[in-house]
Amino acid sequence: MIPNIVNAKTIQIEFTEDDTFSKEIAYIDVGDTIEWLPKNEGHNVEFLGGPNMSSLPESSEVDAFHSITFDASGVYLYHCEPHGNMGMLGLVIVGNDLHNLKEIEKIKLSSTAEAILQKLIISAK
Ligand SMILES: [Cu+2]
Repeated sequence: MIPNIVNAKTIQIEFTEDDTFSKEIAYIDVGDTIEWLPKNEGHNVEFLGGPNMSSLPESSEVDAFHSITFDASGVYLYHCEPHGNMGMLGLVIVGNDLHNLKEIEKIKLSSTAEAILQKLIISAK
């Protein structure tokens, strides 16, 4: 599928004061951009999985603005490095494509994060 640049959208996700991402599952199309806004201190974005495991999107510094344009469809998992073990994680589903969901489910996480990921995956299916 060729991304339609004219219709590309930008979605914004905030770091909340509850140590979560304001949108835990973001559904976007190929070519869309997500911006993470450091509204609360002490958080970042680190990718753990995606359709191309050897070339994941860039991670961000703590408290930094971050912007990623997603050019490959599939499921992406990211977390906040300081709070990942507490379950501060998010999914990005690009192009409604769940082909790599099994690989995402195999990523090693803390038991708390694992439980939250499972909850997100159930609501994503
Ligand atoms: Cu955090």
